[in-house]
Amino acid sequence: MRKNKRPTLLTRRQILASSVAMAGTISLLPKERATAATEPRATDLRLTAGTRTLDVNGKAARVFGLIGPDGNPGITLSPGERFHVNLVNQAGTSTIIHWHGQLPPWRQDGFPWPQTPPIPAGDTHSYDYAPIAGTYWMHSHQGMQEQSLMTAPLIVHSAEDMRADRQEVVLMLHDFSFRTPDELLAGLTKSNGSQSTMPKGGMGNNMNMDSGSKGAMNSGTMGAMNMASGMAMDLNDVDYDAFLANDRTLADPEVVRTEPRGRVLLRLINAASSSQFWIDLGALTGTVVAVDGHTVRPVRGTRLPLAMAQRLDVLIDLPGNGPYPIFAQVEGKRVRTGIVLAAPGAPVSHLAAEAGENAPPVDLSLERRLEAASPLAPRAPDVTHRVILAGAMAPYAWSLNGEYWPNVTPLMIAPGQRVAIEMVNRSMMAHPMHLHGHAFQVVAINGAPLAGAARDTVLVPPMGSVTIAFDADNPGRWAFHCHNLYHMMTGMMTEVRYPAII
Ligand SMILES: [Cu+2]
Repeated sequence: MRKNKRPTLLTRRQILASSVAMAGTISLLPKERATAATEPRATDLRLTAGTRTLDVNGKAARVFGLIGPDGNPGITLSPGERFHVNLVNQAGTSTIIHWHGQLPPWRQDGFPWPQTPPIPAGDTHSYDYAPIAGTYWMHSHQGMQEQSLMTAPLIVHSAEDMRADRQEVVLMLHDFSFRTPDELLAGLTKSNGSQSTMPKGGMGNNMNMDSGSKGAMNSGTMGAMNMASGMAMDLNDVDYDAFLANDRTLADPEVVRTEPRGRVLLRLINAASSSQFWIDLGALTGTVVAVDGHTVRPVRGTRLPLAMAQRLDVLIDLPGNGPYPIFAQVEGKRVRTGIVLAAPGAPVSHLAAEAGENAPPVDLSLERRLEAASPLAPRAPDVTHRVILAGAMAPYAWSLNGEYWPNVTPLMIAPGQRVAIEMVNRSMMAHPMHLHGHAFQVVAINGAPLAGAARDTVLVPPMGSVTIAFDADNPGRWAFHCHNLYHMMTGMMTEVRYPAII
């Protein structure tokens, strides 16, 4: 990933040359990494929250960033290494960073509870916990800083990662606007319900129903009838200026040099604030080996849905030199972003920034096929919470059980309990629901039981339901929310709480 503004119009020779400089996205050979893993860190890791300037389609963009000890975005930990980090706030404003999917003690979770306030500008805050291995990420939980790219990868290597003979490639996705997040939110909340004022893109949103139908859908009297048409749901609240893959667009994509016929572990992270993608491997077939950092039984695929905040680990055996574009196409739209895998010397030509047709809505087609490699032990839940997901585009507000954050009733759980949460979506948008501090297993979709994936974020489709289960083993105060930033900001968040937390 680049940190500085670079010219957009590059010759192909310059593109090839620039890829050599991107050592941060090309992992070391396994042998070298194994050596590094045996050497204990001499000092705490320094993570700096700051600002940087990107070049987005020829225009300078001032954004936030989280730069790790090696000068690259984020942090990569060796097997067994603790998350022993000094977070230095040089962002010029207060911030607090959440280690998404990790299971730290609650006071280190990076959520602005009264007990754990944001870090003032200029201050440093220290963290020290035992991380879990896999593909994770970090993002601000302060205001809407996430939309301004206060995000970065958090990769925790396992011993198996070290043994494996493969090249690791991290691909982080963003949605980007030259407008401020406040302007984007104001554009949504000031909508009065008439279609003309709704901040929707014209072309890619032919799946919107008219607002009158939407009102009917939210009356609670409907069933799945409109869903049967497949044309009734809302997609893409915000009309973005660009979609980024490792901070770049397809006008100037990152080219990752790979070994001819090499094996790649693609660590995909959807860090977009309000966009979901279909990962399109093109001519390649991949094997999904983990979701949200948690190992699943291998599933093969070429087009893979990736909801907000989710991650996918995809193993790919390259059949030749390439180039092999890895596209991420926005649901409901033709626009896409991506990177290119190519052996040294393999020519890389211009890639179209739009696919031939709109991508369908991101769905649970992959979720239904996933099975956790380490499922929960069979056990009936001690407590089941039912949570109703509701809201609409006009007025733009989203709720859980009819409550709007911060005026919420916590979902109480107790240590040692097996907890189930049944999420029932009574809105026409899909909601990627994220629970802090716990890995859960997906145990039912639309009431049908399954032994699904272990993960930290699951999509609940329009008018659908998803049930998750987990063991209450991490006492504290934990946020539970929709990971669409604008849904969260207008109320779609609650608390999962253990008793006697002070
Ligand atoms: Cu939502």
